[in-house]
Amino acid sequence: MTHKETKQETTQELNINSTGSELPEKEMESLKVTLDNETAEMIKHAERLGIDTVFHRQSKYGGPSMCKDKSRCYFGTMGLCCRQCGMGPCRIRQEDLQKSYKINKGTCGASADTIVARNLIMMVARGTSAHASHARHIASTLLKTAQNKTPYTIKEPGKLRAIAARLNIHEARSVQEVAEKVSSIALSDILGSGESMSFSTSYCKTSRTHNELKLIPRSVGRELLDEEHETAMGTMADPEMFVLHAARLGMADIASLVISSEIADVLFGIPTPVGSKIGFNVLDKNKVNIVIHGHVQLLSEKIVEFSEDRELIDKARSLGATGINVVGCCCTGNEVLIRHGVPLVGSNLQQELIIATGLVEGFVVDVQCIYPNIENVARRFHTKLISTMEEARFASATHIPFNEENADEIAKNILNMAIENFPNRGKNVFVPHGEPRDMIAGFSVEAIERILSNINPDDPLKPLIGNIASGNIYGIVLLAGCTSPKVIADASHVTIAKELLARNVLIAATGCAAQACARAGLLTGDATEKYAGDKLKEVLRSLGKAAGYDKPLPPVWHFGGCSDNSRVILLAYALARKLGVEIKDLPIAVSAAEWVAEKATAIGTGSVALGMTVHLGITPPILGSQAVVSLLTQRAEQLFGGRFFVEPDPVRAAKILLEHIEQARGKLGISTLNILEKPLNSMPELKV
Ligand code: NFS
Ligand code: SF4
Repeated sequence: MTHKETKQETTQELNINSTGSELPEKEMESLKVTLDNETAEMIKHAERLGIDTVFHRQSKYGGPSMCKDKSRCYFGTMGLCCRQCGMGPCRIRQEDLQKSYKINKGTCGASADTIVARNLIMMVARGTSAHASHARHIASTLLKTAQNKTPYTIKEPGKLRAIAARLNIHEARSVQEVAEKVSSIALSDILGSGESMSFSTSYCKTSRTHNELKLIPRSVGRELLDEEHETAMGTMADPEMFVLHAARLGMADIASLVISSEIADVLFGIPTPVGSKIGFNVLDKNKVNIVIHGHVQLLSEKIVEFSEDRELIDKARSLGATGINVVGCCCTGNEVLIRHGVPLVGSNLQQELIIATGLVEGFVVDVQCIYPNIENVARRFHTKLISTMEEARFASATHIPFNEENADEIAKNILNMAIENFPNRGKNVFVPHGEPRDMIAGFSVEAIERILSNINPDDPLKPLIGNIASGNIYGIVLLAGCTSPKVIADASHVTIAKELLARNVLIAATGCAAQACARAGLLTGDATEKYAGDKLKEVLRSLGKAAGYDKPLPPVWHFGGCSDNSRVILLAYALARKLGVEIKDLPIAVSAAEWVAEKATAIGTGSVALGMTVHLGITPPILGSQAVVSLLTQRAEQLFGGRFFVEPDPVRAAKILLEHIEQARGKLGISTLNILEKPLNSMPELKV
């Protein structure tokens, strides 16, 4: 079985778009692995030191191109392997994909449809459990804070009461009582035995179809329990039921995101646009550098707080540093960025390279998206790798267990450890040339309404709706999810953003996708002048004025980490409500062009279940079943109003996203401009 055969099967027989095979072999060789020059420089530096990174390991599988992904297993790629029981593992082929390999059923008789669907739901479930676990940590911190058991405070009692109102908690109570009630409801949504998740039903508008298809999640725990049972050998066999349950898990996932960001706002403040910087050069050669990496921002908040502690700064000075420099990586980085303007040093693909600068005294991780290889990289330097959560332990890391009750002492302890490590910094330090890029981040529904209320105090969303209706904002696309070494890192996000901005589509971004846009300089007012179409430019100029800036608002709005995707979904609901339509009718779409983590599949599935059209730029392992492919890419639209589509080529993906927007506008009866008649730019120059 050659890879070429796989390609033909996947692209022709299942009619999934792919461009890789069109590029001649020679040309593929010279593609670079990342759009970001600083990252490229750091990769070369790591190579000089003999340190392997995610990019090097990916190159062994064929580099940043799916068509060269030669060494990966065909069966795994297609979703056709099963290790569920002791009669297996089984690897099979759907009958009409059979060539030389004739096995088309598992030993138990499971078909390709069953195996692919079962593997898919297990992926969605892992993503959901990651987000729900994050939500549980945040909700339990609010509960303990209400009971005066933690050093945290309730920073936004107004927001707490707004959440309570949404959950129908109306009786007059003290802030503490409301906090206890809200957090208890959140915790019971995650682990309780109720009939439906309150944060799902009160935040996401569900339809008759949702009820008929039993898509309203009970608790996350219950959905996960049933999922584990259903996927056990010899239990569920029906692919459609698996996909419907995956949709229900996806909705539970979105509700978990809502819990995380809504309650984090109560504890840590509502994000509002803030200026900051991104790049390896936010590391400071003269200061004690502490990188906070992961997702659950409870400890990170405290590390940021105590990095300003006089005594600790004096201690750093006494050891030869000029101060303490805390910078963020991945989504815990995004969270402290949007609330405190803490600079970002990188995202998922940069994590090993960050340590390879030799400048990091403390690399503090909580949970999720932490590549195990950072242990090997840290060993090469003085860097102290500090793990903090029970869920994510590393054999060689120093483990300082976090708990909310002692958050202050733990944060100080970690800062002390990093400060004391400063004198151990070696001579082998390296940062790429150039300056970090400026960016503005920190959009939230509340912040947007506040800016808009300077234009229309009585009805803040009206100017936004007006501009969408007139076509000044042709549509909104959310760029979400990770950056991937399976494509040219960052390039898919950035290309899609530029293509769409030029056609007056406003970009919302979260997670590592937002960081990719930031690295490319798209999160500034200057980027609006450079990349936005004329109409969008005018809108962003006037919004910039309304916000009190001397420049336009950036054309890409950074809403935070992946859990803050809920903010964009809530904004979409607010717009839909105002227009009197459903979320599926809006000229809005989602793109996860470089998705990596299972969490992305959970958010994507939840978004589709809520009616959004979702682009995936990396083919998920489902091509082994035509039934599953058609459920996700076609039937889904009839069932929920949203669907997935797969398109690795970012320029073509942008075109399909625009077509979706254009169709939605047509159906809504608002101006369509036939902007697709204008030719789209071709792929950017990607040669080294
Ligand atoms: Ni989202 Fe954030 Fe990044 Fe992907 Fe990981 S850090 S939660 S999963 S890799 S965007
Ligand atoms: Fe094979 Fe069926 Fe066991 Fe899976 S459950 S390993 S398909 S026998």
